[in-house]
Amino acid sequence: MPHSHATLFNSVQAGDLNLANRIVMAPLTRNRAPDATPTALMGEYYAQRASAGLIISEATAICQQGQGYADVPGLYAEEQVEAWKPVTRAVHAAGGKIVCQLWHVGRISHTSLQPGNAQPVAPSALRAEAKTVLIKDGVPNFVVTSEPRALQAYELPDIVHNYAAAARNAVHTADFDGVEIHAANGHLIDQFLKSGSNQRRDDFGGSIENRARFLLEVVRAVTDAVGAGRVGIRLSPVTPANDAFDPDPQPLFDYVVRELAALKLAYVHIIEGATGGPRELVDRPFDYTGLRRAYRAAGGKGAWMVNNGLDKAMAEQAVKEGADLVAFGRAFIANPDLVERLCSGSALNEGDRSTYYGGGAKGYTDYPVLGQN
Ligand code: 8OZ
Repeated sequence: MPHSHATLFNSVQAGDLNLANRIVMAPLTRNRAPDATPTALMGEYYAQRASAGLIISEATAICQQGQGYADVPGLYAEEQVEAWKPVTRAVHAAGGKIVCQLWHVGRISHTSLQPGNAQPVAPSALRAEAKTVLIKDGVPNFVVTSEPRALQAYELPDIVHNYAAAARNAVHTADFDGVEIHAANGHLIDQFLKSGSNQRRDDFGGSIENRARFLLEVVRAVTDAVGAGRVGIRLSPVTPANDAFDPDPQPLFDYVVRELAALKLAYVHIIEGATGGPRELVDRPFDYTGLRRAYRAAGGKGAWMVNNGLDKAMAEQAVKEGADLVAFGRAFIANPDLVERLCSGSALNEGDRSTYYGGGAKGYTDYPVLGQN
């Protein structure tokens, strides 16, 4: 749907969520939740960014098996759920809205993070050419991912149930405004979607319909749990992140969004190109406009959210061309007042990469707002 009068700075409806503007804080892993438990500092960090129309939380594990990185938060144990409450309260007190990104890493993990030091799980027993982050003595340390084992079909309903339970914890207990299903970046759901990581011969592998089955079962369980109007999903059709690969992504993702159209989600969030990298990949062409049209043609009414390395002019152009929401990641790390800076055309702070993953307040809650720098 083209928005002839839409700007980045006017309010917009995404399912049940009434958003003050079209600027979204993308999910950003920051590795500052020891024991998978959110902290008061995280509440301060998110509240500083509450002028975003919507904040998507950092990826948050739905079960311990879904953990793949040091000091990332969870939403399955009671202490974790309790510890999220002051975070959502701080964001709401600052006038913002926040959804929780629900995450299972699948094979992007390390035995030291898994229950009983077990192997990570995946659609197929194929190791990813990827690294994960462990933290030793406060210092982030990149290690290769462990060899996964293939999930048995009888284990899948439990994982689907864990997504729904985490969604309930998020919305009904921790007071998030909704949830985003993380189906991107080579993590579990994306591993099922793409044939580079899925060689299953059962109902969850092979054809496009089969590879999309796990995703759709998760979406149905989560929408049943908290209502579709509070559920979004993030997809990354061509990202090479975490060794994700499919030789023919267009029909796969066209199918996924057509199926999602009937499920009445609040929004569909698309990473265009390589996550945190180039928007165009010469060896992985993809038609994003065609994807949006496939969703709309199938009756999809959710907000269409685009992401990846956009500046203000590109974001405005995207809205002109039919995007409803634009998610900014790295820019929100370094600019808590990104909305005001974009609105006034002010310069942006540069982020310090050395403090992206792990640590404390430095490079987290100490970036200046306009007038302070
Ligand atoms: C950066 C570092 C660790 C995890 C993703 C959740 O790529 C992540 C992630 C990003 O989706």
